[in-house]
Amino acid sequence: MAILPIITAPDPLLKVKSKAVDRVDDGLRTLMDDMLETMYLAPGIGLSAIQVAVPKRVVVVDVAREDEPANPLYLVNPELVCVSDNLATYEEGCLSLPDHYADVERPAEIEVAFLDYHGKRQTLQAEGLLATCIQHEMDHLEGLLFVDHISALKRNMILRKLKKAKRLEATA
Ligand code: GNR
Ligand code: NI
Repeated sequence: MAILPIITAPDPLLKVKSKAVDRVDDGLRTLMDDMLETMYLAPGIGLSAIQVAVPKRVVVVDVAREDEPANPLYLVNPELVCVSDNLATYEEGCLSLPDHYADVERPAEIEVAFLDYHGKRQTLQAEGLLATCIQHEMDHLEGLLFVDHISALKRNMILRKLKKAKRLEATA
């Protein structure tokens, strides 16, 4: 297992549309294992492959609380089959936008189809934080970030601060 570096905005890779996976093989399982370990260490509740600079449609998620047993989910080529009309608002964060948070409204309930860790077709119904997290991760596969769902004013404020943070880091 390996910890992978997580890229942060404004890295242009975060805007790339990730490519469908054509086979869930041992190489892909190694990537998913490494992504899960990287996510747990960060710590985060979800991670998409593009955040570790791999433009493949692969997502890992675990929304279990610290006092609950781990519940890792591996979603390859996820697709929304169904989304509810009712919406839910969560304060979202992103490992690629470190230290910034904003309220985002999304469908409260979803059904998602995907290939699992073994390449088997599955569907999952989700609500609450899990539904939000899966949609946040699926956005990454399209090159979207949670700031693309908020006002341009708030978005530019966050992106400007991240640019500046990188500039300071580079000159340190
Ligand atoms: O760790 C994360 N927390 C989170 C909180 C609310 C909504 C979405 C998320 S996902 C985020 C990790 C991440 O950046 N995944 O892409
Ligand atoms: Ni994210």
